[in-house]
Amino acid sequence: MSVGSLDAYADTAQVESTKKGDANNDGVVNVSDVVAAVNYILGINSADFVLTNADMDGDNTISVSDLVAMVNIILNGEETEPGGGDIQNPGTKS
Ligand SMILES: [Ca+2]
Ligand SMILES: [Ca+2]
Repeated sequence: MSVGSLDAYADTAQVESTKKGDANNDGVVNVSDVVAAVNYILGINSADFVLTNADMDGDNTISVSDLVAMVNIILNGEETEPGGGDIQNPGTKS
């Protein structure tokens, strides 16, 4: 889907492609990421799944605590975007 983030891996000083909670690596943290993490726990692997993004507590495994942390981001908007904080609203597309 998204292209052009591979270069970030070369520079370990700044890994811009890492977004905590974005388990399916589509740039946003939403229910799809929780589903992706649940699938991973169930053994259903997706090509888009990014373990480092889904591993919220950094213990290198995906567990319920990671799901909880992910849900918290979705509900509380821990990583809010500057100037808005709009959760993708399908009804207000410009
Ligand atoms: Ca995502
Ligand atoms: Ca974890």
